Amino acid sequence: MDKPMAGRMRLYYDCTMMPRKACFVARHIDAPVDFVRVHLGKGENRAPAFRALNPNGKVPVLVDGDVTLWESDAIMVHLANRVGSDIWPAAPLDQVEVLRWLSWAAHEFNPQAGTLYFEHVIRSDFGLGPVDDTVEAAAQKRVRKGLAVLEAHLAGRDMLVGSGLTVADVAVAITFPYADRAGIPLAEFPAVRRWHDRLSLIDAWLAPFPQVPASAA
Ligand SMILES: N[C@@H](CCC(=O)N[C@@H](CS)C(=O)NCC(=O)O)C(=O)O
Repeated sequence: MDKPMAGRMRLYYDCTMMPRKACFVARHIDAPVDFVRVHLGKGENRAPAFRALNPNGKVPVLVDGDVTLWESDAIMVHLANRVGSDIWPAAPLDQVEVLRWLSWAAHEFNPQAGTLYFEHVIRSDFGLGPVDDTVEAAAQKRVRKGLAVLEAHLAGRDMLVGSGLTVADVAVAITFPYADRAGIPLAEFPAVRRWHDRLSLIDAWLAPFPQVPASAA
């Protein structure tokens, strides 16, 4: 994108894990965004008008003038660029470090932590039947392996990359606000737990969605 854009953006979301990244970032950096709820439980993501925005039929989606973006990581970076926030750092080496953690979250950690979130939170909230114990047990094992990687990296660090919040922290930690309900064993990994405690002090981390109180988010 060569030219800076003006005007307000529209962020399509529901109160679930992936849109949570985009909603948190938009609120944290005070991006000029109007939030549009897409009720997944009512199948609104399958409506032709929504699929015209995202052929995957998933939230989040960001519309910024002529640009329509899907994929939560891309949306976070676009929002940061749009307002000039350093949660997407300017230095090339820092960008590469952030990309490393975004890839790790997308391909290694969140498929596992997201499985615990799906089994314990989404199944119950959307009436999708009982927990699949075999799937749950396999994910628990893999989540612990991922948490051990994080524990080693976070020993002696405040954030994943550099000293300030980046989109890497948002992507990697996005299941942790659900840790109690999802059975993610943060208590066994003290450096990870302390990092998440620090994130929880940031406004909107525990209440990223418009008009949804912290306890329900
Ligand atoms: N890779 C996508 C995943 C988005 C995603 O899975 N969104 C879920 C909500 S957390 C969704 O819209 N699911 C609706 C469906 O699969 O029908 C991203 O990061 O944005």
